[in-house]
Amino acid sequence: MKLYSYWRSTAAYRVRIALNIKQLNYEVIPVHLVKEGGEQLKEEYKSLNPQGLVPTFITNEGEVITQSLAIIEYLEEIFPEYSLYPKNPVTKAQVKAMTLSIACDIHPLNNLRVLKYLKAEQWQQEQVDKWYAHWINQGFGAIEKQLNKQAGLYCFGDKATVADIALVAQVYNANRFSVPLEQYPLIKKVNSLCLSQKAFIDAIPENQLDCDL
Ligand SMILES: N[C@@H](CCC(=O)N[C@@H](CS)C(=O)NCC(=O)O)C(=O)O
Repeated sequence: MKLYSYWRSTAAYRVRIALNIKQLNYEVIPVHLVKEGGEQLKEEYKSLNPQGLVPTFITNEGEVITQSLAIIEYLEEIFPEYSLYPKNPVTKAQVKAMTLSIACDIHPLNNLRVLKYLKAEQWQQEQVDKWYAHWINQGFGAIEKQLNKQAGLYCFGDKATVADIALVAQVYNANRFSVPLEQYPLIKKVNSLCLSQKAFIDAIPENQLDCDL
């Protein structure tokens, strides 16, 4: 299995955590999102992923899957051990809802291509930072309320699910853009717990081979 990944990509980070929780071996093929205007936009990469986004996943059979959550669902079906979803259908739907609130309602608004677009439209860095923090606060405010309603250690219960995966990757991103998270103690608690575990630690951007800090 191969993962086209960039060390700082939030979406690729999600897939790395899922692969690690499931204890699967995979080869990383780095795609540099910044160098030379972005390798993701080169025709060679776009022949695999026409959206020009990472991650892209290649199965053992050579099939191509794009979109981090579609990749994670594929992994869950093919490798059901160390499941990333609860069995209860209602809780499972709630896990997916929280995951989508991050992956569809926060992340796309703050993605690299969006921030690049705002800068190209002459937004000042201060305005871009305000935009970024606004969408994090909207999304995290709702998640904090949801976490307040349940007593488990993770987002849902006492086992990490795909909601925790999405949350950890988004918290990394928020920290990277210096968004204060003091008003989200439950999010911070879940994040710290996850980041004490090997599967999550091994997926941290700074622990990737292509990290060029
Ligand atoms: N919904 C997609 C989002 C993928 C995505 O936005 N990837 C970002 C990195 S986190 C990217 O490749 N950005 C490149 C760009 O904006 O040019 C997924 O979950 O896979």
